[in-house]
Amino acid sequence: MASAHVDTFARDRLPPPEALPEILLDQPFLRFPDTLNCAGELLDRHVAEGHGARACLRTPDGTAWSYAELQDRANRIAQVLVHELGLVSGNRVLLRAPNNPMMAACWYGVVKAGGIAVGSMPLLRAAELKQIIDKAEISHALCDLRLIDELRAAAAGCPTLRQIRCFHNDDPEGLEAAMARHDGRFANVATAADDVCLIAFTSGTTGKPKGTMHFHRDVMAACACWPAQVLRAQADDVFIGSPPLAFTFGLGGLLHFPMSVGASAVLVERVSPPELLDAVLKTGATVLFTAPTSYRAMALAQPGGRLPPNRLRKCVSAGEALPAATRALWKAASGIEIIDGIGSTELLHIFISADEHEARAGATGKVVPGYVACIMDAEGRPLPPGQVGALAVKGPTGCKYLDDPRQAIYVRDGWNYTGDAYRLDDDGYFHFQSRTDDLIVSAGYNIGGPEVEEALLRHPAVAECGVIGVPDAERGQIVKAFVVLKSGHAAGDAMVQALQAHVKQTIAPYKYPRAVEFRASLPRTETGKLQRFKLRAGG
Ligand code: 3UK
Repeated sequence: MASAHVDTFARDRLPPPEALPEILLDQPFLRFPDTLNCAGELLDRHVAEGHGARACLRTPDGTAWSYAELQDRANRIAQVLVHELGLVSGNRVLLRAPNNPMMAACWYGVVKAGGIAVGSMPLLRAAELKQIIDKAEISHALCDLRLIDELRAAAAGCPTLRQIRCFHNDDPEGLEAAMARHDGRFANVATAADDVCLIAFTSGTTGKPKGTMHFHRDVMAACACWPAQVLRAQADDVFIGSPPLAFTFGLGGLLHFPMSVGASAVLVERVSPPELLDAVLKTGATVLFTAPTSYRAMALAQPGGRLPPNRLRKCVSAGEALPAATRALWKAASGIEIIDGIGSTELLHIFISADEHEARAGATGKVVPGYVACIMDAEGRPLPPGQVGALAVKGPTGCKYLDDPRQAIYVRDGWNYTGDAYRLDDDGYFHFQSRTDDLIVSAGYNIGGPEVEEALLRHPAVAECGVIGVPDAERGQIVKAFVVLKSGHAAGDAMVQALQAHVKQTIAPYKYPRAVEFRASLPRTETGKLQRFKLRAGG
């Protein structure tokens, strides 16, 4: 099938065939037509099938758009892009906003017009935006007026960026005024299933950000795998959560997956744990997506440890390992067994997970139908159950970096190497150990930081913690813990000794933290990940 892209930038910068992962599309639920626009499938289909009046997107303060209303906005945005801003299919469009319905309408508007949506995390500064704009040769940007300053600062030095329009804006030059000039009728560009529709930049902690390219087919394949086989939400579910739409965990969980089943989503701009919980209670949300630390913080804040009455029925955790202690705390607070899942920006969404019935404390889960996963030794040979090695994955989605030599690191022999050390057990459950480059080697022992964190979290004085290896003349490395105490507990030598004794009693004694430092908070990304490199650098 020929590409529908006039601008062939993305296709020209796909990795060469020999550097691509093997793609598995043989399952019956993974058959897709050659011509496919995912906006048509996720949005227009519902209206065409007579469900235009069904609730689609809401906000906690009362905005409520039906599927037909979202379609109208998305069509008008596509019209503005094509008829006023000179967009041709294949152009890259930067999207910049907190999670809200206009951001979602922009995403679909771009994709309907055959453009490529490039999300940007709200907290990014001009220098970081410039890297993304330059790398993806962004030509257009649609930006929430409240986030324009850093984009304006970046734009001055970005020659490819020709058009910027702001929304949530009364200005006659703004996006809403332009949308009002059009009639909301738009025929989607008939893209090929393997035309790129999305470039997601990794929330990488080191080096330049990597752009991961995803096809229209990849978006639909992600919807057909984990959400359909593991989450199994229904049309009357109300999704809510914290991950930004610029992060594929949020884009799938809060936009694509609810819409793939005709359900609705509440988009929330302010998602600190207390604000997220307020929104859950206020909106009657039934499916929650957030990070492990957010579950822990919400549970710990409840007097008596129980959530107020609510309508939650499914709770999803991803982004980093879910400690068994956090799973237990949330179960006690809400009655709900968390659905853990590991996904990655490169693979688009979750590929190992377990539903609320199959979940096992301490394990991420089993491979999601559609994917295969394997634990590899250093030479790329499969290891038997019980041994720790590198997680390698294949499925209908896979890593396609935008013009980046690091493709050869993530993809080897057709497998996607996620950079995680895992162990498979005899029942097919995958157990996270650490990031492969975070394994602590102390006096010849391999120690995973998360295992020590897990033990510390079980101590009643510990609110949050992070464990890393620090250089040591005698042992190579020693285990060091950074600990945030719950209020009412005092830092000091006695606490250090109590925590050390507690870890020795909980896991093998040689894993105990020889160094303990107390902190008021820990460095985290916008996506909830602990920034171990900052702890290592002493920050
Ligand atoms: C880690 C986990 C243990 C792991 C993501 C769901 O996190 C996502 O994408 P990123 O590219 O990071 C990927 C890396 O994060 N990780 C994520 N989930 C888990 N580790 N248990 C987990 N449940 O190191 C992985 O390689 O930011 C998650 C869906 C879409 C995503 N993009």
